[in-house]
Amino acid sequence: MTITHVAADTSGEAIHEILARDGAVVIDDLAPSNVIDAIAAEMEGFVEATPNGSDDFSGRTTKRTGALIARSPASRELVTHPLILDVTTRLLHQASSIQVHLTQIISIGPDSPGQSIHRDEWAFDFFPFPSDVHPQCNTIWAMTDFTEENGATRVIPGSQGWPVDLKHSVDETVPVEMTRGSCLLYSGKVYHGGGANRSDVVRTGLNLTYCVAWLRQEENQYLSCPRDVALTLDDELLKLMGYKIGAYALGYADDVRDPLDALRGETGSMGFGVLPETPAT
Ligand SMILES: O=C(O)CCC(=O)C(=O)O
Ligand SMILES: [Fe+2]
Repeated sequence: MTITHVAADTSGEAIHEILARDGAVVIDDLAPSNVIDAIAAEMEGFVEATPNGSDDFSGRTTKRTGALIARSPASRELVTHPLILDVTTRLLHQASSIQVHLTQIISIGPDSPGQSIHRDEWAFDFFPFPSDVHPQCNTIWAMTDFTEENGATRVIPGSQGWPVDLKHSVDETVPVEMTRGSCLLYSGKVYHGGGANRSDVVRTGLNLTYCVAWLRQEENQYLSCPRDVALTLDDELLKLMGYKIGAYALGYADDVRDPLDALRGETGSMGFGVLPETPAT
């Protein structure tokens, strides 16, 4: 099986259909190259200062550099990309709202071995989510071309409904080759892993992931983005970072205060609103 590629003007509905069927899909050339250039320039110093991973899963010759929303203003338009949010909302449709899960540049250095094949939703304590409940939807934006040789992400298309198995091998996967600016969208359920880098250049991907708003975020957005920076961000992005009530009653401040009011030091109580008559299914 291969990974389906679609053009950047494909509808969210059509992309979601492929994502639900295969667990992964590539949107070709979605980010303009000047946006990727700007993110690379804003993040260069942070990436340089990032140490390699300290375990095999993180990658001992791989760097993971986070806090993109605070550090890279140019990344914010990818975090809030309307097509990505459309498809993500469709995949996570059982939840009443979604949020940012993590933001991370993954730089796989030359001679890196492949990462073990895994599911990202295992981060939630290996909770056995039913096969039709998607708690997480992910992107990896190619900041360099992704090739088989330089460590393109490896995916097992169609594996999103498979049983838990920690021993899937790289032979079952296909490399997600894509051009700089293209975006791999994949469910938190699909088996995948970073590829081995057998080239002499660094493979750079921007991992921006989302989860349902009733789960804990992998990257703590309240600590990764200092308050003085958060105060400069627009409401849409802040809400996506978690400055909103998730589900019916999660995440308010003190006297049932809207998180945005609390961030800005404003008074006022929001209350819980009315319970939905029909819970989402
Ligand atoms: O860098 C990649 O291609 C994938 C990394 C990954 O799957 C992870 O760190 O969970
Ligand atoms: Fe992963």
